Amino acid sequence: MRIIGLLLLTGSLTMGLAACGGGDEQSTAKQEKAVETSTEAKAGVEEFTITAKNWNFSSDKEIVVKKGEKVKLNLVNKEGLHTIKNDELGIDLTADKPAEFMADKTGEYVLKCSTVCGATQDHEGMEISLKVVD
Ligand SMILES: [Cu+2]
Repeated sequence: MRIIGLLLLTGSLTMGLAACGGGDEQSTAKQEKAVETSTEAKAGVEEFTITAKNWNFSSDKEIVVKKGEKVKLNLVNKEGLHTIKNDELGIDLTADKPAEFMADKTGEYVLKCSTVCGATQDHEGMEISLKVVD
């Protein structure tokens, strides 16, 4: 049994070396770095869900993000048909299509309804604030 175990161990070591091109340390380091980077990028996405009703928006949490963060916004229409647009942030959000953008400038942004969804005063009152902080 011990001999078989040793043979298996030797076999997997050889295969392991062959798999990474004869144990090239540089390529191994590169691979590790790539994994690290993708994990960071994923962890940096802040996601919010905005709920729309006639005639207001609310969010599952206050929309405050850190500068440099990637943001994902989802829209759920509970009542009526609403969309959100903000040219400054490059947001074009519909219930079918989440919006993703990079929060690269601090400030307070107003996200407004971009579908005429009722009388002027009702439609124009539909907004929600998004803050980008340092
Ligand atoms: Cu609306």
